[in-house]
Amino acid sequence: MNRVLKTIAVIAGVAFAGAVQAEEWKYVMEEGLADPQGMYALKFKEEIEKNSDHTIKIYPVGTLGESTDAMEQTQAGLLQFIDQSPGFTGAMIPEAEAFLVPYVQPTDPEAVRTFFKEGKAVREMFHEIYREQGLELLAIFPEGQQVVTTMEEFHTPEDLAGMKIRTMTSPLLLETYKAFGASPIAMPWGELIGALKTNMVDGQENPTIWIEAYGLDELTKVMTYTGHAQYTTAVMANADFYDGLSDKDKQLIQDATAVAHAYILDEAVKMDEIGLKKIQESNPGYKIVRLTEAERAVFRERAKAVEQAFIDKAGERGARIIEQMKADVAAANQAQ
Ligand code: 6CS
Repeated sequence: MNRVLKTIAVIAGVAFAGAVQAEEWKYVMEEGLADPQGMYALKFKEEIEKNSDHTIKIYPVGTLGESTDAMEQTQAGLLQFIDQSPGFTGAMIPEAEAFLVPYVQPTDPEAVRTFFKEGKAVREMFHEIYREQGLELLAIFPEGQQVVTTMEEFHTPEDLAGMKIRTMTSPLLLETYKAFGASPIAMPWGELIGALKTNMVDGQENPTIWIEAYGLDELTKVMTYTGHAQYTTAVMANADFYDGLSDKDKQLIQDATAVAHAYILDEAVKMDEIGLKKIQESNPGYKIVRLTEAERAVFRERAKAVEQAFIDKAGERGARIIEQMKADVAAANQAQ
């Protein structure tokens, strides 16, 4: 082959290789495009598509079944990316329930940002654990404080007696609401609205931004700030898919993750306020209660048993995570 032909062959080869390498990656999540998980996913997609020939197809809540169905499909390699919250993942990965142990995470939005951005627990301690389930953990981020919506006001565990509170399906959430004095019922997201309408449950917990978006305030009478947790979520890739990528594509994903994570942390600090404002505007008669420090102290005391239940299940590794989280929270609070 003469030099000109060789050059043409090389150029054609590169072009062909470029064409075959462009892939569509499937990304499933538990929320809609306008919700925090959707905001993150859209930013991630934008970065991937801006910086490569790959495309991302996003499957929002409800399109591929419930959270557990989506996880099965991701682990089987049918989907490349998933956003699933520890509130569901905890049934499979006990250590992920560290994010559910009550009264560990900070409440101040800026401290929350620091905890999720710089905390050693979030940044370093979960990667290997998710890997054991065939998942490459990419990012963990908050969506605002968990607040409890109920039909009747409560200030003590005794007030919660007999109240049926829906939780996500991670077992530690059942432990939490039992310790708080209520009668918890775990169920997937798709069943909650119906369960509230038929009085199968009397209440539930979620961040304000989600409560407003899905009208959960309209189905209950009171919203209570207990200060016991941040709604936390995590984005992962199928590990075999990730391992099979070129170094360039791995870097592409890591870079897109860094941009989307920084973006969502900037948005997350505003979410509690935005959610509350919207609820107050659209539902002015809705009762909003903030438990006092003295009232929270009673629930904090009850939370000790939940922390112990977590450690019993997640073992030495779980204990180290909680210890590190507490150190990260102290550092984050001090940094403000
Ligand atoms: O309560 C739930 O099940 C849902 N809550 C939020 C904030 N996101 C998705 C999840 O399915």
